[in-house]
Amino acid sequence: GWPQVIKIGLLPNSDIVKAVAHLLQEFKGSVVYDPVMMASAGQLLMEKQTIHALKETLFKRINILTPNIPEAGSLLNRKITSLAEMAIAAKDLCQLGSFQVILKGGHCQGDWAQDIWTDGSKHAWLTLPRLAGKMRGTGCVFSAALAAFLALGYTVLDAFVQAKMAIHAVYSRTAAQLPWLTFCPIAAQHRLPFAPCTQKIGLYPVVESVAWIKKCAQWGAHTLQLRLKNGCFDEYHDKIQQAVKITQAQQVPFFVNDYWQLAMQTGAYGVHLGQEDLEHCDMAALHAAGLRLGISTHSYAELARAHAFQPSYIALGPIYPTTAKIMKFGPQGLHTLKKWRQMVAAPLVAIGGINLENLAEVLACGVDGVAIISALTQAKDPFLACQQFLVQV
Ligand code: TZP
Ligand code: MG
Repeated sequence: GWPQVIKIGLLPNSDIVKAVAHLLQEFKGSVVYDPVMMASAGQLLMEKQTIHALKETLFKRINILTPNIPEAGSLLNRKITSLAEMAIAAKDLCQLGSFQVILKGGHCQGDWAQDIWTDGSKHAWLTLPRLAGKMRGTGCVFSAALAAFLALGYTVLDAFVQAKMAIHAVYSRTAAQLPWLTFCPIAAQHRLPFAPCTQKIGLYPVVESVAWIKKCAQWGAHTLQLRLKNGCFDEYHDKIQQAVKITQAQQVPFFVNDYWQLAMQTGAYGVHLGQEDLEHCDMAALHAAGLRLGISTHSYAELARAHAFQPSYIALGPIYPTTAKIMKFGPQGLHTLKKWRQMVAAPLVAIGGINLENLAEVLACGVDGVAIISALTQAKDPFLACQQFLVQV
């Protein structure tokens, strides 16, 4: 039978290109093509006329193309000399077929190794510090790793993040480092760490009313979040202001979900944002105001995106099935939580379906905080439930 993903490397001439394209007619899975044209040592490995055959045949059947800068330049018949030109080149390459492109920036100069992914409309950059010295075979290892992660069922962006981590770890001989995912390559080069959470995050109830904020603060919750979802926006400023007053009096760090302007106006301790909210938030203003930032993540790509902001904490969820929120991601499980714990240097908060029965195994993953909704707000005796949580957290 066929595998789920096929990775193609060096195709030296037109006959081989046509033969491979012909074979792939029967293949239903994904095809990653790394258009190797030249060895790292400089000798040309592919005949010039082969490019014509590629565009006529194989390019109609591949799903992801992973050129480096010289290869992209040969395919487009022009020189690519800057990050801005890389972005345009990646999109132009998509026009040669109906595939996605990962254009690797290893041949650029500078302190950073920056690669761009695009499907022709959306795009994302991944950045890690550039490794010193001349390296051989990085492209082959990268595309093989990408194909392997796709075969495991990851999305292209999740596979891209993990493949970049894999080659960086192999060639640097250090622990895997999470890349920064940004939409602008320069943004990744100028990252500002958000203010740290100076108190233990610990038991972190996420509640929908000022009344609950007040109760939880009095009962000893370590951190609190107000998540205003229903109701009238005109009342939100007042509610947030009341919650700020209450939590300041009790010295409980208080995060506002979504409403970053109101959080700034009322002097809240921090803001918690989902991935969709990140684009609408003035991060520089939030940073300058000294607020803390927490970001929700559900996948490698989202984690890499959150990591680019150097937030005060990162949340992962849902760990277990949850009824408190409609989620487009399934339960992450303890396995993912443990992986996040290894990769994330920032404080880590677990959320989703956490209750007194599973609390111990969540804490055993080494998280810094546990966020809960229904285990507290739906408890028969919320005060008692809070105390039982606090014994362990
Ligand atoms: N984000 C991920 S899961 C979740 C949110 C807001 C809901 C958590 O609620 P519960 O009742 O603790 O499962
Ligand atoms: Mg949100």
